[in-house]
Parts: sequence; C-alpha cells; structure tokens
Amino acid sequence: MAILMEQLERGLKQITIGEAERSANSVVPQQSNLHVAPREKTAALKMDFGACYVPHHDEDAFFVHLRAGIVAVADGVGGCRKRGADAGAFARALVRHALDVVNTDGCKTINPSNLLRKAYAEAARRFTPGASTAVVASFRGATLRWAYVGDSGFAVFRGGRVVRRSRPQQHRFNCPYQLRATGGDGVGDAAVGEMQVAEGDVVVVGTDGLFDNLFDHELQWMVRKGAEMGLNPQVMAEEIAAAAYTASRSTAPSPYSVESARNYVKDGKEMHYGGKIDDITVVVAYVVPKHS
Ligand SMILES: [Mn+2]
Repeated sequence: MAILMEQLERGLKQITIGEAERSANSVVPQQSNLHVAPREKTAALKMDFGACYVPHHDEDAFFVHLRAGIVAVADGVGGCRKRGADAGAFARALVRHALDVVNTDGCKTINPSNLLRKAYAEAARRFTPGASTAVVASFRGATLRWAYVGDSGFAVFRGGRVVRRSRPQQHRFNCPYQLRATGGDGVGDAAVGEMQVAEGDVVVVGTDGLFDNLFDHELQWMVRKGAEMGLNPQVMAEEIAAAAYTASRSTAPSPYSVESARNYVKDGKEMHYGGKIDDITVVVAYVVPKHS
C-alpha cells in the first residue's frame, strides 16, 4: 500500500501495478485456504490487475487496491475548468477518501455503493471544488459489484465478447450525471449492480476518455487478441490506453462522434467529428484461479 499511497499523494498520475503488487504482497501475509474448503468451485478466483493513465488535462484520478480487490476511478468535469476552478479536485478527493475508507474499514465488508457514498460525503463535507463522474468496482470471490455515476464505467468480456457494460448516465449529450459538493446529482442516483464472473473473464474499468474513443467491437477485438497473445493485464491496459489515445486524435468516427451525430439529428446541436481528446484511464482485471 505504501506505493499506492505515495502515488496518491503525488496526484494519482500513475500507479505501477507491478510495484504495488510487490508492496502489497510484502506486507500482507498470504491467505491460505488449506483449512477451509471453498464452498464452490467459483470461489477460488482472484483478479490480476493492470492500469494505465494517459493524462491530457490531468483531471482523472484512480486507485487499484490489490488486497481489497477494489478499483475506484473518477473523472473531473471539465466545465469547472472554464470557470477557473481546479476541475480535477473533486475527482481526486473522491478517490483519496475512498482509499481512506478502504484502509480504515478493512477489505471484507466494503461494497461499491457504500464506498462511493462515504467518499462523496467526505468530499462534500470539505466543500471540495469541482465536480466528477465516478465508478467503483469490487471483486470478491466470483462476484463483481459496481456503482457508478455519469459516464465513467466498465465492461465485462467473456470469450472476447461484451457480456455486461455500464450505460452512461447523462442529462443530455455531453452532460453526464456528476457529483459535486452542493447541487449536482446524488450518490443515490448511482447505477448499482453485481454479477458473477468466471475464470477467463476480463473486466475493463475506465473513464469516458476510453469509452468515448473505442467502440465495443474494437475493445472486444483487443481483449480477444490480447488473450490469444498471452498479454498480461498491465500490457493489455497499456495497449488499450494507447489505442484510445490514437483514436482520440483521429478523424475517424468514434462513439463520441456517433453520439454527437445522433444528437445533431435530434436538436441541431453542433456536430463533433473524430475522436475526443481527453484524459484516458484504463484498469484491466483478469479473473484467474486464486493460486495461479
Ligand atoms: Mn473524461
């Protein structure tokens, strides 16, 4: 955790998962299942994580807590920047307070909606400026749980196909649900859910810098190819982030431009072409056997 914390202090620019993993392993005794038979076959699973952050305005924030199996990703709403505020402040506060809660409350009892609620309460109590979308996901046994507000989200891949994905919450095009100290949307508006995952599943968590730039079919192709090539989750996260970065600077249609066109047809708003230049956060989790 030391390295995760240290990275956090430096503004959550990047987390070196390899180092974090070694750090976590060095302070946490390996848990043994020798005396407790798993209730079911699917219980003996764990997540291998990788993460990559490509900043643009540097207003995304995230952590991966390896021991607790918790991912939190937040994306500061850029509209605040135009008003002269630090648009990343609320996102960083949410993530910082969420990590504090995980460290204080322990790893066993936390579910994403409670975690988001507590982190939000603390950020609001301090009147943190800015606004943020957020997604929290937890992996425990074979259960993936999530809570998200706005267009930070996730996708679950099985056999290289999306079997579950978040649906962006937005008031209108380019205006996602967002958390802020006063006003805005509430944590009660968070989309909350859970599902059972299986060995071989891949979960990708990220901000709109990812999901507005890569179509699901592109992500599917990358996840499938990555599995065939035996890429580890860190390399997979870097590859996906790199592809999103390239797409963000391309003139080819993107999920964002497609949505913009739909909106243009509906109410004549200005149309956007190509990718969307933004901070890109990608966290990749592989569901693997616990003792692999
Ligand atoms: Mn964004």
